[in-house]
Amino acid sequence: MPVPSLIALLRARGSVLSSWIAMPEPLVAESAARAGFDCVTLDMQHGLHDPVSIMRGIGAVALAGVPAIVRVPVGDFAMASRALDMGASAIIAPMINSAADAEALARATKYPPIGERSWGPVRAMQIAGATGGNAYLQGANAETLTFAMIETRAAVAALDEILAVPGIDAIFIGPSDLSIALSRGGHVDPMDAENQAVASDLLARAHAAGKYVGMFALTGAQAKLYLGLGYDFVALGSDDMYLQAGAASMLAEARAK
Ligand code: 3PY
Ligand code: MG
Repeated sequence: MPVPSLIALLRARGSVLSSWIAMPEPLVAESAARAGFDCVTLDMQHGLHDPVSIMRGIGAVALAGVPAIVRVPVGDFAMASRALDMGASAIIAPMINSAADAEALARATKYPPIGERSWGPVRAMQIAGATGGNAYLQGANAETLTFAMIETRAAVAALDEILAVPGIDAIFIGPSDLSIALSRGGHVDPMDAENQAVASDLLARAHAAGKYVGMFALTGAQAKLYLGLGYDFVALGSDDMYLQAGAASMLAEARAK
């Protein structure tokens, strides 16, 4: 069964909720997908994934019928190409701080004429249900999404140039790093008022440029807030948080007097 692409879900639903998986075990990613998330993000930046767990994780998530997204490590544009070849429906690249960073990202994630992605999407074609190489090639640039993470002062200052780079389909705001940057190392506080105001400005400017906007939420309440504010792609919590919260809730029930 072909798996719908992230952009197809965004077009159909308007917005999506993504799970966020750090543990390099495909069963965890599949379990999150089966819990009802619209899509699953596998995190190589702060998560424990390696290329093999990404390859297996994308397959496990596909088994549950939803698209996988991969956040690559900082500056690892070669891995961005590999993750697309493995069947990732979108790439999130952290710390994109300039037009030059965005151009390097787009070169790795888009085929000519936009970029220089090299040919070899064997697994991606299976997951997308592509009928042949040309069919995949014709759709790939539009059907796979490239998110540039905006989470530093430099990125905020360069937003318009980053948005103007062909092949950058979306931005993804990292609210924790952004709060550290804006407070000059004073705190990590995604919900800080100044942080939220800057994020709302980024959201409005990216939407005005016709780009999707992603945001990371630490709680269900934050995710609801972000969906209400118009964010298109909201990542919610992480596998460790799901496990801790589920266990704590069951233990509390079992020990209730
Ligand atoms: C941040 O909040 O900095 C992130 O990178 C979220 O994933
Ligand atoms: Mg970050």
